[in-house]
Amino acid sequence: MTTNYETGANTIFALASGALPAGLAVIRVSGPAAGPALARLTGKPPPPPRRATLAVLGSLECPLDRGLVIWFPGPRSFTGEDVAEFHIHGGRAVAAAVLTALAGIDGLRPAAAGEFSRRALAGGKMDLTAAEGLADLVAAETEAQRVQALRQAGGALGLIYDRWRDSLTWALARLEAAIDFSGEDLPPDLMDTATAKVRLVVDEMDDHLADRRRGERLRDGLGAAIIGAPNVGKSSLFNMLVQRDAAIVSDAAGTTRDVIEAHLDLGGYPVLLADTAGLGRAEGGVEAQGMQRALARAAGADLKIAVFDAAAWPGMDAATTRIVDGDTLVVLNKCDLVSPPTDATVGGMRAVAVSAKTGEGVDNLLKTITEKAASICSPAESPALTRARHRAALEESRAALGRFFEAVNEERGPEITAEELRLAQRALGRITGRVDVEDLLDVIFSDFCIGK
Ligand SMILES: Nc1nc2c(ncn2[C@@H]2O[C@H](COP(=O)(O)OP(=O)(O)OP(=O)(O)O)[C@@H](O)[C@H]2O)c(=O)[nH]1
Ligand SMILES: [Mg+2]
Repeated sequence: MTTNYETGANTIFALASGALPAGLAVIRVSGPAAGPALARLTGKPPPPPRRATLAVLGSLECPLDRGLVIWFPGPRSFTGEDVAEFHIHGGRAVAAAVLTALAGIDGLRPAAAGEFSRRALAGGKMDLTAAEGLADLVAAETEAQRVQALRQAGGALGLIYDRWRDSLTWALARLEAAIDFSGEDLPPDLMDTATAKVRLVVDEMDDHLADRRRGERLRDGLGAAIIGAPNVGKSSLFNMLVQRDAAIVSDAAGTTRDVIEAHLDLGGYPVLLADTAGLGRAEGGVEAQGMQRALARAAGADLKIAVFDAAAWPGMDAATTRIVDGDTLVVLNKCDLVSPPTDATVGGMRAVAVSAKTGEGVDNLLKTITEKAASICSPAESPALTRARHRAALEESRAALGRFFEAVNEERGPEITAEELRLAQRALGRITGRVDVEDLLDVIFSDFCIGK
Protein backbone atom coordinates (compact mmCIF):
# COMPACT_ATOMS: atom_id res chain seq x y z
CA MET A 1 0.00 0.00 0.00
CA THR A 2 1.32 3.45 -0.89
CA THR A 3 1.89 5.83 1.95
CA ASN A 4 2.77 9.48 1.67
CA TYR A 5 5.97 9.36 3.70
CA GLU A 6 6.13 13.11 4.18
CA THR A 7 2.79 13.29 5.94
CA GLY A 8 2.22 9.64 6.77
CA ALA A 9 -1.17 9.96 5.07
CA ASN A 10 -2.57 6.64 4.01
CA THR A 11 -6.16 7.58 3.28
CA ILE A 12 -6.73 8.64 -0.30
CA PHE A 13 -9.37 10.76 -1.97
CA ALA A 14 -10.26 11.72 -5.53
CA LEU A 15 -13.03 12.80 -7.81
CA ALA A 16 -14.45 9.48 -9.02
CA SER A 17 -16.86 10.91 -11.58
CA GLY A 18 -16.22 12.54 -14.97
CA ALA A 19 -15.42 15.99 -16.32
CA LEU A 20 -16.90 19.03 -14.60
CA PRO A 21 -19.19 20.88 -14.70
CA ALA A 22 -21.87 18.19 -14.53
CA GLY A 23 -25.13 17.62 -12.65
CA LEU A 24 -23.39 15.59 -10.01
CA ALA A 25 -19.88 14.84 -8.87
CA VAL A 26 -18.81 11.89 -6.73
CA ILE A 27 -15.79 12.14 -4.47
CA ARG A 28 -14.48 8.95 -2.97
CA VAL A 29 -12.31 8.54 0.13
CA SER A 30 -10.65 5.25 1.07
CA GLY A 31 -8.54 4.26 4.05
CA PRO A 32 -8.49 4.28 7.85
CA ALA A 33 -9.29 8.01 8.08
CA ALA A 34 -12.36 7.81 5.78
CA GLY A 35 -14.76 7.60 8.76
CA PRO A 36 -13.18 10.56 10.61
CA ALA A 37 -13.14 12.54 7.35
CA LEU A 38 -16.83 11.87 6.85
CA ALA A 39 -17.55 12.96 10.42
CA ARG A 40 -15.41 16.10 10.02
CA LEU A 41 -17.14 17.20 6.83
CA THR A 42 -20.71 16.52 8.01
CA GLY A 43 -20.22 17.44 11.68
CA LYS A 44 -21.91 14.14 12.64
CA PRO A 45 -20.87 10.51 13.14
CA PRO A 46 -21.01 8.43 9.93
CA PRO A 47 -24.59 7.46 8.94
CA PRO A 48 -25.73 3.80 8.88
CA PRO A 49 -23.63 1.74 6.46
CA ARG A 50 -24.45 1.73 2.72
CA ARG A 51 -27.38 4.14 3.08
CA ALA A 52 -27.50 7.40 1.14
CA THR A 53 -28.00 10.22 3.65
CA LEU A 54 -28.53 13.92 3.02
CA ALA A 55 -25.96 16.11 4.74
CA VAL A 56 -24.61 19.63 4.76
CA LEU A 57 -20.87 19.54 4.08
CA GLY A 58 -18.55 22.03 5.77
CA SER A 59 -19.93 23.93 8.73
CA LEU A 60 -23.26 25.63 9.35
CA GLU A 61 -21.54 29.01 9.22
CA CYS A 62 -19.59 28.14 6.12
CA PRO A 63 -21.39 25.37 4.17
CA LEU A 64 -19.58 23.99 1.13
CA ASP A 65 -22.54 22.14 -0.40
CA ARG A 66 -25.51 19.98 0.45
CA GLY A 67 -25.41 16.43 -0.89
CA LEU A 68 -25.66 12.73 -0.23
CA VAL A 69 -23.04 10.87 1.75
CA ILE A 70 -22.61 7.10 1.85
CA TRP A 71 -20.54 5.21 4.38
CA PHE A 72 -19.06 1.83 3.42
CA PRO A 73 -17.16 0.42 6.40
CA GLY A 74 -14.55 -2.14 5.29
CA PRO A 75 -14.39 -4.87 4.21
CA ARG A 76 -17.73 -4.42 2.38
CA SER A 77 -16.52 -1.62 0.15
CA PHE A 78 -14.95 -1.15 -3.28
CA THR A 79 -11.41 -1.29 -1.93
CA GLY A 80 -12.08 -3.47 1.12
CA GLU A 81 -11.00 -0.52 3.29
CA ASP A 82 -13.31 2.00 4.99
CA VAL A 83 -14.76 4.09 2.17
CA ALA A 84 -16.82 7.30 2.22
CA GLU A 85 -18.55 8.78 -0.81
CA PHE A 86 -19.75 12.33 -1.24
CA HIS A 87 -22.34 12.87 -4.00
CA ILE A 88 -22.28 16.62 -4.47
CA HIS A 89 -23.33 19.17 -7.09
CA GLY A 90 -21.02 18.91 -10.08
CA GLY A 91 -19.79 22.49 -10.26
CA ARG A 92 -16.05 23.08 -10.53
CA ALA A 93 -15.96 25.36 -7.49
CA VAL A 94 -18.09 22.97 -5.42
CA ALA A 95 -15.83 20.00 -6.13
CA ALA A 96 -12.72 22.12 -5.59
CA ALA A 97 -14.02 23.32 -2.19
CA VAL A 98 -14.79 19.78 -0.98
CA LEU A 99 -11.46 18.42 -2.29
CA THR A 100 -9.60 21.27 -0.54
CA ALA A 101 -11.43 20.56 2.69
CA LEU A 102 -10.48 16.86 2.44
CA ALA A 103 -6.84 17.74 1.75
CA GLY A 104 -6.82 19.72 5.01
CA ILE A 105 -7.81 16.68 7.11
CA ASP A 106 -5.03 14.76 8.86
CA GLY A 107 -4.17 11.44 7.27
CA LEU A 108 -5.70 12.27 3.87
CA ARG A 109 -3.96 12.84 0.56
CA PRO A 110 -4.99 12.88 -3.11
CA ALA A 111 -4.99 9.43 -4.76
CA ALA A 112 -2.49 8.52 -7.45
CA ALA A 113 -3.75 7.24 -10.84
CA GLY A 114 -5.40 3.83 -10.43
CA GLU A 115 -4.84 3.76 -6.68
CA PHE A 116 -8.40 2.82 -5.71
CA SER A 117 -8.35 -0.18 -8.06
CA ARG A 118 -4.91 -1.08 -6.83
CA ARG A 119 -6.15 -1.12 -3.25
CA ALA A 120 -9.15 -3.22 -4.29
CA LEU A 121 -6.65 -5.70 -5.74
CA ALA A 122 -4.51 -5.65 -2.58
CA GLY A 123 -7.66 -6.05 -0.47
CA GLY A 124 -8.66 -9.16 -2.42
CA LYS A 125 -11.82 -7.46 -3.77
CA MET A 126 -10.89 -8.25 -7.37
CA ASP A 127 -8.14 -9.86 -9.38
CA LEU A 128 -6.02 -8.01 -11.90
CA THR A 129 -8.10 -9.07 -14.92
CA ALA A 130 -11.24 -7.78 -13.19
CA ALA A 131 -9.50 -4.46 -12.47
CA GLU A 132 -8.54 -4.26 -16.15
CA GLY A 133 -12.13 -5.15 -17.09
CA LEU A 134 -13.37 -2.27 -14.98
CA ALA A 135 -11.05 0.15 -16.79
CA ASP A 136 -12.27 -1.28 -20.12
CA LEU A 137 -15.88 -0.89 -19.00
CA VAL A 138 -15.34 2.79 -18.33
CA ALA A 139 -13.56 3.17 -21.69
CA ALA A 140 -16.09 1.02 -23.65
CA GLU A 141 -17.54 2.91 -26.60
CA THR A 142 -19.71 0.25 -28.20
CA GLU A 143 -22.21 -2.34 -27.03
CA ALA A 144 -20.06 -5.39 -27.73
CA GLN A 145 -17.13 -3.79 -25.89
CA ARG A 146 -19.43 -3.13 -22.92
CA VAL A 147 -20.57 -6.77 -22.84
CA GLN A 148 -17.01 -8.06 -22.91
CA ALA A 149 -15.72 -5.58 -20.32
CA LEU A 150 -18.61 -6.16 -17.91
CA ARG A 151 -17.99 -9.88 -18.01
CA GLN A 152 -14.28 -9.42 -17.33
CA ALA A 153 -14.94 -6.86 -14.58
CA GLY A 154 -17.19 -9.44 -12.94
CA GLY A 155 -14.21 -11.78 -12.69
CA ALA A 156 -15.20 -14.29 -15.42
CA LEU A 157 -11.77 -14.28 -17.11
CA GLY A 158 -9.82 -14.43 -13.85
CA LEU A 159 -11.98 -17.36 -12.76
CA ILE A 160 -10.79 -19.44 -15.72
CA TYR A 161 -7.13 -18.77 -14.96
CA ASP A 162 -7.63 -19.44 -11.24
CA ARG A 163 -9.32 -22.74 -12.05
CA TRP A 164 -6.40 -23.80 -14.27
CA ARG A 165 -3.96 -22.70 -11.63
CA ASP A 166 -5.82 -24.75 -8.99
CA SER A 167 -5.65 -27.80 -11.26
CA LEU A 168 -1.90 -27.34 -11.67
CA THR A 169 -1.54 -26.95 -7.89
CA TRP A 170 -3.43 -30.21 -7.45
CA ALA A 171 -1.13 -31.98 -9.92
CA LEU A 172 1.93 -30.40 -8.34
CA ALA A 173 0.95 -31.66 -4.89
CA ARG A 174 0.96 -35.20 -6.29
CA LEU A 175 4.36 -34.76 -7.88
CA GLU A 176 5.75 -33.34 -4.68
CA ALA A 177 4.40 -36.34 -2.80
CA ALA A 178 6.29 -38.52 -5.28
CA ILE A 179 9.48 -36.54 -4.57
CA ASP A 180 9.09 -36.50 -0.77
CA PHE A 181 8.04 -40.10 -0.35
CA SER A 182 9.94 -41.84 -3.13
CA GLY A 183 10.41 -45.51 -2.49
CA GLU A 184 7.45 -45.61 -0.16
CA ASP A 185 4.04 -47.04 -0.87
CA LEU A 186 2.54 -44.37 -3.06
CA PRO A 187 -0.51 -45.05 -5.20
CA PRO A 188 0.79 -46.45 -8.53
CA ASP A 189 -1.36 -44.12 -10.62
CA LEU A 190 -0.10 -40.96 -8.90
CA MET A 191 1.77 -39.67 -11.95
CA ASP A 192 -1.03 -40.66 -14.31
CA THR A 193 -3.73 -38.77 -12.44
CA ALA A 194 -1.45 -35.72 -12.25
CA THR A 195 -0.66 -35.74 -15.98
CA ALA A 196 -4.32 -36.35 -16.89
CA LYS A 197 -5.29 -33.25 -14.93
CA VAL A 198 -2.61 -31.19 -16.66
CA ARG A 199 -3.75 -32.53 -20.04
CA LEU A 200 -7.26 -31.13 -19.40
CA VAL A 201 -5.77 -27.71 -18.64
CA VAL A 202 -3.62 -27.82 -21.78
CA ASP A 203 -6.61 -28.68 -23.99
CA GLU A 204 -8.65 -25.81 -22.61
CA MET A 205 -5.67 -23.47 -22.84
CA ASP A 206 -5.12 -24.35 -26.52
CA ASP A 207 -8.78 -23.61 -27.31
CA HIS A 208 -8.57 -20.35 -25.39
CA LEU A 209 -5.42 -19.25 -27.24
CA ALA A 210 -6.75 -20.22 -30.69
CA ASP A 211 -9.30 -17.42 -30.62
CA ARG A 212 -7.99 -15.38 -33.59
CA ARG A 213 -7.39 -12.52 -31.12
CA ARG A 214 -11.16 -12.06 -30.83
CA GLY A 215 -11.12 -10.37 -27.41
CA GLU A 216 -8.12 -8.16 -28.16
CA ARG A 217 -9.63 -7.06 -31.48
CA LEU A 218 -12.92 -6.16 -29.81
CA ARG A 219 -11.15 -4.22 -27.08
CA ASP A 220 -8.87 -2.33 -29.49
CA GLY A 221 -11.39 -1.89 -32.31
CA LEU A 222 -11.36 -3.53 -35.70
CA GLY A 223 -9.13 -2.07 -38.42
CA ALA A 224 -10.88 -1.78 -41.81
CA ALA A 225 -9.17 -0.32 -44.91
CA ILE A 226 -10.83 0.86 -48.13
CA ILE A 227 -8.52 0.11 -51.04
CA GLY A 228 -8.77 0.28 -54.82
CA ALA A 229 -7.56 1.96 -58.01
CA PRO A 230 -7.61 5.77 -58.31
CA ASN A 231 -11.00 7.39 -58.94
CA VAL A 232 -13.15 4.31 -58.27
CA GLY A 233 -14.97 6.24 -55.53
CA LYS A 234 -13.16 5.12 -52.35
CA SER A 235 -13.38 8.52 -50.67
CA SER A 236 -17.01 8.93 -51.74
CA LEU A 237 -17.81 5.57 -50.16
CA PHE A 238 -15.80 6.45 -47.04
CA ASN A 239 -17.80 9.67 -46.63
CA MET A 240 -21.04 7.77 -47.14
CA LEU A 241 -20.11 5.20 -44.47
CA VAL A 242 -18.98 7.76 -41.90
CA GLN A 243 -21.87 10.08 -42.84
CA ARG A 244 -19.84 13.25 -43.23
CA ASP A 245 -17.50 14.89 -45.72
CA ALA A 246 -14.35 13.62 -44.03
CA ALA A 247 -12.33 13.01 -47.22
CA ILE A 248 -11.92 15.18 -50.32
CA VAL A 249 -13.69 13.83 -53.42
CA SER A 250 -12.82 14.96 -56.94
CA ASP A 251 -12.84 13.62 -60.48
CA ALA A 252 -9.06 13.97 -60.65
CA ALA A 253 -7.32 10.60 -60.18
CA GLY A 254 -4.93 10.60 -57.22
CA THR A 255 -6.92 12.97 -54.98
CA THR A 256 -6.32 11.05 -51.75
CA ARG A 257 -2.65 10.83 -50.82
CA ASP A 258 -2.66 10.00 -47.12
CA VAL A 259 -4.57 7.59 -44.93
CA ILE A 260 -7.73 9.19 -43.52
CA GLU A 261 -9.39 7.56 -40.51
CA ALA A 262 -12.76 7.65 -38.76
CA HIS A 263 -14.25 5.68 -35.87
CA LEU A 264 -17.52 3.86 -36.48
CA ASP A 265 -19.87 1.94 -34.23
CA LEU A 266 -21.33 -0.75 -36.45
CA GLY A 267 -24.02 -2.74 -34.70
CA GLY A 268 -22.05 -2.50 -31.44
CA TYR A 269 -18.67 -3.34 -32.94
CA PRO A 270 -15.94 -0.68 -32.91
CA VAL A 271 -14.42 -0.14 -36.35
CA LEU A 272 -11.57 2.18 -37.29
CA LEU A 273 -12.25 2.79 -40.98
CA ALA A 274 -9.43 4.06 -43.23
CA ASP A 275 -9.64 5.66 -46.68
CA THR A 276 -6.43 5.25 -48.67
CA ALA A 277 -4.68 6.50 -51.79
CA GLY A 278 -5.47 4.77 -55.09
CA LEU A 279 -3.31 1.82 -56.15
CA GLY A 280 -2.04 2.84 -59.56
CA ARG A 281 1.09 3.19 -61.55
CA ALA A 282 2.70 5.95 -59.50
CA GLU A 283 5.93 7.21 -61.01
CA GLY A 284 7.39 8.12 -57.64
CA GLY A 285 7.19 10.97 -55.15
CA VAL A 286 4.09 11.68 -53.11
CA GLU A 287 1.81 9.34 -55.09
CA ALA A 288 4.15 6.39 -54.63
CA GLN A 289 4.39 7.14 -50.90
CA GLY A 290 0.60 7.27 -50.70
CA MET A 291 0.39 3.89 -52.41
CA GLN A 292 2.90 2.37 -50.01
CA ARG A 293 0.87 3.64 -47.10
CA ALA A 294 -2.29 2.21 -48.63
CA LEU A 295 -0.68 -1.21 -49.09
CA ALA A 296 0.75 -1.19 -45.56
CA ARG A 297 -2.67 -0.29 -44.15
CA ALA A 298 -4.32 -3.06 -46.16
CA ALA A 299 -1.73 -5.57 -44.95
CA GLY A 300 -2.36 -4.70 -41.29
CA ALA A 301 -6.16 -4.47 -41.56
CA ASP A 302 -8.55 -6.98 -39.99
CA LEU A 303 -10.91 -6.30 -42.87
CA LYS A 304 -10.20 -4.97 -46.37
CA ILE A 305 -12.91 -3.29 -48.44
CA ALA A 306 -11.71 -3.54 -52.05
CA VAL A 307 -13.54 -1.06 -54.28
CA PHE A 308 -13.80 -1.51 -58.06
CA ASP A 309 -15.49 0.53 -60.77
CA ALA A 310 -18.59 -1.44 -61.80
CA ALA A 311 -18.17 -0.23 -65.39
CA ALA A 312 -14.92 -2.20 -65.68
CA TRP A 313 -16.50 -5.55 -64.69
CA PRO A 314 -15.34 -8.26 -65.47
CA GLY A 315 -11.94 -6.77 -66.37
CA MET A 316 -11.01 -5.77 -62.85
CA ASP A 317 -8.01 -3.72 -61.74
CA ALA A 318 -5.16 -6.19 -61.21
CA ALA A 319 -3.32 -4.37 -58.38
CA THR A 320 -6.44 -4.40 -56.19
CA THR A 321 -7.51 -7.92 -57.20
CA ARG A 322 -4.14 -9.21 -55.98
CA ILE A 323 -4.98 -8.04 -52.45
CA VAL A 324 -8.39 -9.74 -52.33
CA ASP A 325 -8.43 -12.65 -49.88
CA GLY A 326 -10.84 -14.29 -47.42
CA ASP A 327 -10.82 -11.17 -45.20
CA THR A 328 -11.86 -8.88 -48.06
CA LEU A 329 -15.24 -7.42 -48.92
CA VAL A 330 -15.44 -6.76 -52.65
CA VAL A 331 -17.45 -3.71 -53.64
CA LEU A 332 -18.51 -2.71 -57.17
CA ASN A 333 -19.13 1.05 -57.05
CA LYS A 334 -20.90 3.43 -59.46
CA CYS A 335 -23.72 0.95 -60.07
CA ASP A 336 -25.94 3.97 -60.79
CA LEU A 337 -24.11 4.14 -64.13
CA VAL A 338 -23.99 0.41 -64.97
CA SER A 339 -25.58 -2.67 -63.40
CA PRO A 340 -23.13 -5.53 -62.86
CA PRO A 341 -24.61 -9.05 -62.66
CA THR A 342 -25.95 -9.85 -59.19
CA ASP A 343 -23.66 -12.89 -58.89
CA ALA A 344 -20.48 -11.01 -59.91
CA THR A 345 -17.31 -12.17 -58.15
CA VAL A 346 -13.78 -10.76 -57.99
CA GLY A 347 -10.83 -12.83 -56.81
CA GLY A 348 -13.31 -15.55 -55.82
CA MET A 349 -15.28 -13.25 -53.52
CA ARG A 350 -18.92 -12.31 -54.12
CA ALA A 351 -19.23 -8.57 -54.89
CA VAL A 352 -21.59 -6.10 -53.23
CA ALA A 353 -22.97 -3.53 -55.71
CA VAL A 354 -23.28 0.05 -54.44
CA SER A 355 -23.46 3.62 -55.58
CA ALA A 356 -21.59 6.03 -53.33
CA LYS A 357 -23.33 8.77 -55.29
CA THR A 358 -26.96 7.78 -54.72
CA GLY A 359 -26.48 5.66 -51.59
CA GLU A 360 -27.94 2.60 -53.31
CA GLY A 361 -26.65 -0.64 -51.77
CA VAL A 362 -24.80 1.16 -48.96
CA ASP A 363 -27.14 -0.21 -46.27
CA ASN A 364 -26.51 -3.68 -47.60
CA LEU A 365 -22.75 -3.02 -47.51
CA LEU A 366 -22.98 -1.75 -43.91
CA LYS A 367 -24.87 -4.91 -42.98
CA THR A 368 -22.18 -7.05 -44.62
CA ILE A 369 -19.38 -5.17 -42.82
CA THR A 370 -21.23 -5.56 -39.50
CA GLU A 371 -21.66 -9.30 -40.06
CA LYS A 372 -17.97 -9.60 -40.87
CA ALA A 373 -17.06 -7.59 -37.74
CA ALA A 374 -19.30 -9.86 -35.66
CA SER A 375 -17.65 -12.96 -37.08
CA ILE A 376 -14.23 -11.56 -36.24
CA CYS A 377 -14.79 -10.28 -32.73
CA SER A 378 -18.24 -10.85 -31.25
CA PRO A 379 -17.98 -11.89 -27.60
CA ALA A 380 -17.97 -15.70 -27.56
CA GLU A 381 -19.76 -17.83 -24.99
CA SER A 382 -16.64 -18.26 -22.95
CA PRO A 383 -14.67 -15.12 -22.00
CA ALA A 384 -11.76 -14.24 -24.26
CA LEU A 385 -8.41 -12.81 -23.28
CA THR A 386 -8.29 -9.09 -24.03
CA ARG A 387 -4.68 -7.93 -23.68
CA ALA A 388 -1.27 -8.80 -25.08
CA ARG A 389 -0.18 -9.17 -21.44
CA HIS A 390 -2.62 -12.06 -20.99
CA ARG A 391 -1.51 -13.73 -24.20
CA ALA A 392 2.21 -13.48 -23.37
CA ALA A 393 1.74 -15.02 -19.92
CA LEU A 394 -0.56 -17.76 -21.27
CA GLU A 395 1.93 -18.66 -23.98
CA GLU A 396 4.66 -18.83 -21.37
CA SER A 397 2.50 -21.09 -19.22
CA ARG A 398 1.62 -23.27 -22.22
CA ALA A 399 5.29 -23.60 -23.19
CA ALA A 400 6.17 -24.76 -19.67
CA LEU A 401 3.36 -27.34 -19.84
CA GLY A 402 4.73 -28.55 -23.18
CA ARG A 403 8.10 -29.07 -21.51
CA PHE A 404 6.32 -30.79 -18.62
CA PHE A 405 4.91 -33.43 -20.98
CA GLU A 406 8.28 -33.87 -22.65
CA ALA A 407 9.87 -34.47 -19.25
CA VAL A 408 7.12 -36.95 -18.35
CA ASN A 409 7.54 -38.85 -21.63
CA GLU A 410 11.28 -38.99 -21.25
CA GLU A 411 10.90 -40.04 -17.60
CA ARG A 412 13.22 -37.33 -16.37
CA GLY A 413 11.90 -37.66 -12.84
CA PRO A 414 9.44 -35.81 -10.66
CA GLU A 415 11.85 -32.95 -9.71
CA ILE A 416 12.17 -31.70 -13.28
CA THR A 417 8.53 -32.25 -14.17
CA ALA A 418 7.45 -30.47 -10.99
CA GLU A 419 9.64 -27.49 -11.82
CA GLU A 420 7.91 -27.03 -15.20
CA LEU A 421 4.52 -27.19 -13.52
CA ARG A 422 5.62 -24.53 -11.05
CA LEU A 423 6.70 -22.25 -13.93
CA ALA A 424 3.37 -22.78 -15.70
CA GLN A 425 1.48 -22.05 -12.52
CA ARG A 426 3.48 -18.88 -11.86
CA ALA A 427 2.81 -17.50 -15.32
CA LEU A 428 -0.95 -18.02 -14.79
CA GLY A 429 -0.73 -16.33 -11.41
CA ARG A 430 0.83 -13.27 -13.02
CA ILE A 431 -2.24 -12.72 -15.22
CA THR A 432 -4.58 -12.50 -12.25
CA GLY A 433 -2.06 -10.62 -10.11
CA ARG A 434 -1.67 -13.46 -7.62
CA VAL A 435 2.13 -13.53 -7.98
CA ASP A 436 5.05 -11.50 -9.26
CA VAL A 437 3.17 -8.38 -10.22
CA GLU A 438 4.48 -5.67 -7.91
CA ASP A 439 6.81 -4.38 -10.63
CA LEU A 440 4.01 -4.46 -13.23
CA LEU A 441 1.30 -2.75 -11.21
CA ASP A 442 2.59 0.79 -11.68
CA VAL A 443 2.50 0.35 -15.44
CA ILE A 444 -0.90 -1.32 -15.50
CA PHE A 445 -2.68 1.03 -13.12
CA SER A 446 -1.15 4.23 -14.45
CA ASP A 447 -3.31 3.67 -17.56
CA PHE A 448 -6.51 3.50 -15.57
CA CYS A 449 -8.86 6.37 -16.11
CA ILE A 450 -11.03 5.42 -13.15
CA GLY A 451 -10.55 5.45 -9.43
CA LYS A 452 -7.76 7.97 -9.65
N1 LIG B 1 -21.70 8.22 -60.88
C1 LIG B 1 -21.00 7.98 -59.81
N2 LIG B 1 -19.87 8.69 -59.58
C2 LIG B 1 -19.17 8.43 -58.47
C3 LIG B 1 -19.57 7.43 -57.54
N3 LIG B 1 -18.64 7.40 -56.54
C4 LIG B 1 -17.73 8.33 -56.82
N4 LIG B 1 -18.03 8.96 -57.96
C5 LIG B 1 -17.27 10.01 -58.62
O1 LIG B 1 -16.01 9.49 -58.96
C6 LIG B 1 -15.00 10.49 -58.82
C7 LIG B 1 -13.89 9.99 -57.91
O2 LIG B 1 -14.41 9.86 -56.62
P1 LIG B 1 -13.47 9.73 -55.32
O3 LIG B 1 -14.36 9.35 -54.20
O4 LIG B 1 -12.64 10.94 -55.17
O5 LIG B 1 -12.59 8.52 -55.78
P2 LIG B 1 -11.30 7.90 -55.07
O6 LIG B 1 -11.31 6.45 -55.34
O7 LIG B 1 -11.24 8.30 -53.65
O8 LIG B 1 -10.13 8.58 -55.89
P3 LIG B 1 -8.58 8.81 -55.47
O9 LIG B 1 -8.55 9.40 -54.09
O10 LIG B 1 -8.11 9.76 -56.50
O11 LIG B 1 -7.93 7.48 -55.56
C8 LIG B 1 -15.71 11.72 -58.29
O12 LIG B 1 -16.00 12.57 -59.38
C9 LIG B 1 -16.98 11.16 -57.69
O13 LIG B 1 -18.03 12.10 -57.68
C10 LIG B 1 -20.74 6.68 -57.81
O14 LIG B 1 -21.17 5.79 -57.09
N5 LIG B 1 -21.41 7.01 -58.98
MG1 LIG C 1 -9.85 9.32 -52.56
